[in-house]
Amino acid sequence: MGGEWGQSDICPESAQEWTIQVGQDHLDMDLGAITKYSALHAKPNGLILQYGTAGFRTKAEHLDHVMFRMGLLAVLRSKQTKSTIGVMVTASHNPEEDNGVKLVDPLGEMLAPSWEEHATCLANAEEQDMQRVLIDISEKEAVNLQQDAFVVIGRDTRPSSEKLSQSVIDGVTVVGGQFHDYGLLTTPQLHYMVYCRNTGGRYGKATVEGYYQKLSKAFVELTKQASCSGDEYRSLKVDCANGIGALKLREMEHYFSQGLSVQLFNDGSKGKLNHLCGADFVKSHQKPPQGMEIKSNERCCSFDGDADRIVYYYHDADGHFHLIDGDKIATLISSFLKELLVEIGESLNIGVVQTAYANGSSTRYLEEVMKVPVYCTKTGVKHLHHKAQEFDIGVYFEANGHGTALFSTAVEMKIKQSAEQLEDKKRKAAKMLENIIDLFNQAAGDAISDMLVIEAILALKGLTVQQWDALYTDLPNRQLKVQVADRRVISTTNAERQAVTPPGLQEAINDLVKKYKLSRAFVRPSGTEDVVRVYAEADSQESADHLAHEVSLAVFQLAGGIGERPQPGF
Ligand code: 16G
Ligand code: MG
Repeated sequence: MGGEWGQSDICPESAQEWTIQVGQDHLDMDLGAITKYSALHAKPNGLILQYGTAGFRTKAEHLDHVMFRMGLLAVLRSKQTKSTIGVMVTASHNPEEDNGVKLVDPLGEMLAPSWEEHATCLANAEEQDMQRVLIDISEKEAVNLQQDAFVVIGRDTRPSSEKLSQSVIDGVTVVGGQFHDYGLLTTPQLHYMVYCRNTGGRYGKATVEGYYQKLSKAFVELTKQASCSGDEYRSLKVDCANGIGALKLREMEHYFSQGLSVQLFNDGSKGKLNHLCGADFVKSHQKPPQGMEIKSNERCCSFDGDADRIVYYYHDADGHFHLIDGDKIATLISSFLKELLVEIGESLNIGVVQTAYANGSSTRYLEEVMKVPVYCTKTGVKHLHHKAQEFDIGVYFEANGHGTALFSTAVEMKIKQSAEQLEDKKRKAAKMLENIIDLFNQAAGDAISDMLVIEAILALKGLTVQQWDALYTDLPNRQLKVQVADRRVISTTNAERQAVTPPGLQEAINDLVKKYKLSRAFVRPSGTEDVVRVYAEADSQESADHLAHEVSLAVFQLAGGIGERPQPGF
């Protein structure tokens, strides 16, 4: 865990230069105070962490210094961007003992890549080098230290989160930053707050109440337009992973209760966070969470521990479990948006963004049936988000349930006008689109917002969960992990769909894939665990399992496998 890549080689080491610069340019930072406070949040000697796909993540007891330093870094980033910056304390779907932190950039997006590197350098600097690294970052990024700084902080429900967020606050204050501590928040709520604050309130009010009101108003407006109001469409079982999603959904439910009744499970009153429940558990084990009674054909969903991921599922009449993952969510959403655009008579450019993990059937359905262009990016929300920004309307989802839809400012304005001006049917569709735009959290994928979007679409279209599931049939697939000595020996291209190194690996995969029908396979080094991930799909589960196993063996042989050779069977 924690993306520990070993020695960090991106931090400059020219200590002498720094001594000179400290004297000249950096009297605005009270270096003495930083050193003094830093000692109270001392870094364990030799610990190296990496700001990975979703920030820093590791055992909570190793993170105090990281939190303090991310407080410092958030202030520098705020000064540089002249904007509010967010700091979220969470380790999402990781076990309760872990924790993590990530910074949120001005428009609610993930931290810019060059600052991820700064974060890594700062977190890994030994005590005596901390000042130098801080000054280095300020220099490189031309930070005006006179500038005011404002940082907003949120945290999940982990036992360690409160203390760790206090360490962030210590970091913020020691370099003179102002802050607002929101306390308990879902990750997407913190993204929303940052976005609101940096857009002068145009996106919404930067309070929890503002968030509830904005989303609920849009949702209630939408569901009012649904013709079928049978109970079956309006109740939903929600597994909250024993996390923050339960608290926030409970606070919010009375705002939207006329449109939907939710029944909460794994609400944190008994079970452990993410243990045998939550979106990650359900998706990776392909089975329902513990602690939830499911009757046949009942619509259910699971959030992950910080409520930025969602998957749906149900049991059919024969008791078989059916998972509806991010791919099918993207399909439902993009089909609905496209239909509305056709009704309004607007030809806007709409695109769907996926990763290599998207099931081949979903891509085929979107391209061939829906005629929506599909793009593939590397794994990790920031890559999908970035790509989705290129379209008038960009819908992005990872198969694991992270995702949202983005609407360009021009589209938002156009739709608002249409909702005022157009006649009857077209106007109704424009009004719907206007509300759907408000219902999406455009700062980040958001389990609560996505859930309400999905519920509204199902109600408006009169779709049952089975009908939604029947849009297409997923190809059987298998994911495996392989232990290797150094996963960096694997490099990939073409949005992680092809291995470039080690030599011979891609050729081996190509040969194996040829043996099966409708097959596809790829390998990539994980960004969150010290393993290589293998994905395979094919026309039958047996074939997918075989292919995944054979690819694992190829990785083991060609990429320096360690420990036991991968065994067949799962
Ligand atoms: C992180 C990413 C997620 C990605 C996953 C892949 C964010 C907020 N989260 O959880 O998008 O799917 O990593 O993990 O970006 P892996 O690299 O270990 O397969
Ligand atoms: Mg999460």
